[in-house]
Parts: sequence; C-alpha cells; structure tokens
Amino acid sequence: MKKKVALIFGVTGQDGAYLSKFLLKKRYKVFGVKRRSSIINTQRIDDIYKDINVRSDFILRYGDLSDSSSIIKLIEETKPNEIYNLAAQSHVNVSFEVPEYSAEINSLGALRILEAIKNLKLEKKVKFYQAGTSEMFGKTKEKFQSEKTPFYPASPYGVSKCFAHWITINYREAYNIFACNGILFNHESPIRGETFVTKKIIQGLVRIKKGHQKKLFLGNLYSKRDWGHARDYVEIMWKMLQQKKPNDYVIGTGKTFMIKEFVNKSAKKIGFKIKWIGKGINEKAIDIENGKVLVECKKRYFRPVEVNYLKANAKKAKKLLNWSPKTSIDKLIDEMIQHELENLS
Ligand code: NAP
Ligand code: G4F
Repeated sequence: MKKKVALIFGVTGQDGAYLSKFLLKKRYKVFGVKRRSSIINTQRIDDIYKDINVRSDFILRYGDLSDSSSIIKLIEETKPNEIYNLAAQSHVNVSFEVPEYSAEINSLGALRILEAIKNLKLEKKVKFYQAGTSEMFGKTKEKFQSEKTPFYPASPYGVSKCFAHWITINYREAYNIFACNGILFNHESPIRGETFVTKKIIQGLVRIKKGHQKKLFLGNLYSKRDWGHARDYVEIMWKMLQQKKPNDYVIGTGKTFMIKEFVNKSAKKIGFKIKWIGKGINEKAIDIENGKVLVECKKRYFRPVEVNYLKANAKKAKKLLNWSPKTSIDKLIDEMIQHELENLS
C-alpha cells in the first residue's frame, strides 16, 4: 500500500520532533522543513537517522515560512496528504522584542500555506493542521477555557496566532479546505527549548545541584499554566486530521499550577529543601541546608503584559476524539530531570 505523506513545517522544534517520530511509527513518509541557520539546528531529530526501520522515510528540505515560493515548491514536490504547520516564532516574551517578525511568520506564514493549497487546487487532496495556542485566551477571566471562550490575546505572539486561527477557519469555510486548529495549552518535554520556564527551572536546578551553576533567575512566579507532555499532544494533532470533518479543539490537562509550585515540585525531586523569602522582585528561594540563594527574580524576565491564568476545558476533544492526556505533571518533571542528569556536560 502507498504510504501517506506528511509535510511538517517546524520539524526541528519540540513538537516537530515528536510528531515526526509518531508519524514514522504510523508508516508515513515524512518531509520536514528546516530553515537555513549558521549552526546545525537538527539536534532534536538527528536520532531518527539511527533507526534503520524509519530513516529512509524521513527527508529534510530547506524552506521558510517567510518565503511563499519555497512553500509552493515544497508542496508541489512532496505531494503531501497532510500538512502540519508547527513553525513559529514561539516565544511569548521574545514576541515583544520582534513583534513584526512574529506576525510575519506566525500569521502570514499560515496564510501562505493556505494560499498555496488553494492556488495549487489541492483543497480535496490535502489536510491542514494549524498550531494554535492557549495564549489566544490571554487575559480571559473564564475559569476553564474551551473552544467557546472569547480570545483576549496579551502579546504580539498571542495576537499573531489569533490571525492564523481565524484565517484557517476562513479558508475552511471559503474554499472547503480540510483545515483544523488545535488550541493547545502549554506542553513540555525533555527537548523543550531552554528558554521556556519548565526547562529553564529543571535545567537550572539540576546544574546547581551538580555544581555547574550558582543561581537561577526567573520572572513572574505567580502566573499559572496548564502543562502537559508534548508526546501526548502531537498524537491529537494527527487524530484531528483523521476525522470525517475538520474542526477546532482545545487540548490541555484541566489542571493548573503556579510557576512557584513548579519550582517547589522540581526542587524537592532534585533533592533541595527550600524556603521562600522576600516579596515582588526581591523574592528568593533559599537552600535551607546551606543558606545559599537558589532562585532570584530578574526584571528582564517579566513581560509587559502577563497571561496570569490558563486552565483547559478539553471536553470536546475527549468526547469527539476520545482523547485524554496520559502524562501527569509529576511524571513530566521526573522525565525532564532524568534527561538533564543524563545530559549534564
Ligand atoms: P519550537 O520548539 O519553538 O519550534 C518552532 C519551530 O518553528 C522550529 O522548528 C523553528 O525552526 C521553526 N521556525 C521558526 N521560524 C521559522 C520560519 N521563519 N520558517 C520555518 N520554520 C520556522 O515550538 P514548539 O514548542 O515545538 O511548538 C510548535 C508550534 O506549536 C508552534 O507554532 C507554537 O507556537 C505552537 N504551540 C506550542 C505550544 C507549547 O507549549 N509548546 C503550545 C501551543 C502552541 P528552528 O529550529 O530553526 O528555530
Ligand atoms: O514557559 P513560558 O515562556 O511559556 P508561555 O509564555 O506560557 O508560552 C508557551 O506556551 C504557549 C501555550 O500557552 C505557547 F503557545 C507558546 O509558544 C509557548 O510554548 O512561560 C510560562 C510562564 C509565563 O507566565 C512567564 O511569565 O512562566 C513565566 N516565567 C517566569 N519566569 C518565565 C520566567 N518564563 C520564561 N520563559 N522565563 C522565565 O525566566
């Protein structure tokens, strides 16, 4: 039987790596789009080439979401059954520094792919997944956020993703493209980018424990996030595209924790006994055993506007896709700590 073909934009990112491995196990041929960088950026997917059962079905191509011609060429050449748009300038705080670039890639990038599908007349042949985000809910006051919760984005990143969300719906309605939005809440893993808070906390605390780092500097300790495991979340991206009709789904655990709670849980598992002292920017976590400061706050890690509270209502995905997350926050932290210990240089 002919293998299904997937084209993944953002293949070198956290989700791109997990999704590639998931699809290869499902016997897909996977084309991944990487962008040119001055240093090799394929660390997260290099291990695929060690697996002789799948490596011949995994092909990397150069491309960039800022370049329509590369998108059109890639779609024409690879003839995908499914396109996953995971590519983005995905860091919320950085989007305040590069707002125009964030919109260019996150908003117009999605539009460019949809336009290519339409202009190549592939509406009936290609299914499209758009990586949406809980950041679109932003400053919401709703206790749980579902597909019906109005968006109130609180960063250039959040705003840019709202455009991508609505243009995906618009092209679905206008041109009958099988296009789905996943509205995914935070998902982490051992291969999470090092500047996202979970990875930064665990990597920092492990390094301090082993004598490779002195302190960890953080921003707002009081925002709350609904954290799941990326491995569980890529499966649902695929599942959305296997349904009879395209739809949009919220994906999250329905549990939320403060950043400070994440520090406490991680510190305990790594073997620290800590106490918090001070307030606001002067708040610090002290190692009770030797009195040393482990965690301090730094102004540069605070955002001009904060998303204080996110908690998913994923009942629609549970009901229609029979989906629920498999990994608890404790298991996620354990896995991330284990990875840091094994990879400590
Ligand atoms: P990530 O690790 O930051 O990966 C982003 C990917 O996009 C990388 O492969 C990156 O390439 C690529 N990229 C950036 N700019 C590009 C451009 N101009 N052209 C082509 N590719 C480009 O993000 P992630 O955590 O895997 O997230 C995947 C997607 O889901 C993103 O769209 C993100 O916004 C969204 N999302 C993530 C979460 C989460 O909690 N992880 C939650 C909701 C939504 P380089 O490797 O070269 O940088
Ligand atoms: O880990 P974060 O940077 O993730 P954030 O902003 O929630 O965004 C992530 O999840 C979104 C889904 O909701 C994705 F769409 C997006 O692409 C990305 O993957 O920050 C989490 C929280 C924030 O409230 C932040 O202010 O942690 C707080 N925080 C405190 N200190 C910090 C730090 N965040 C970072 N990155 N670095 C700090 O030092």
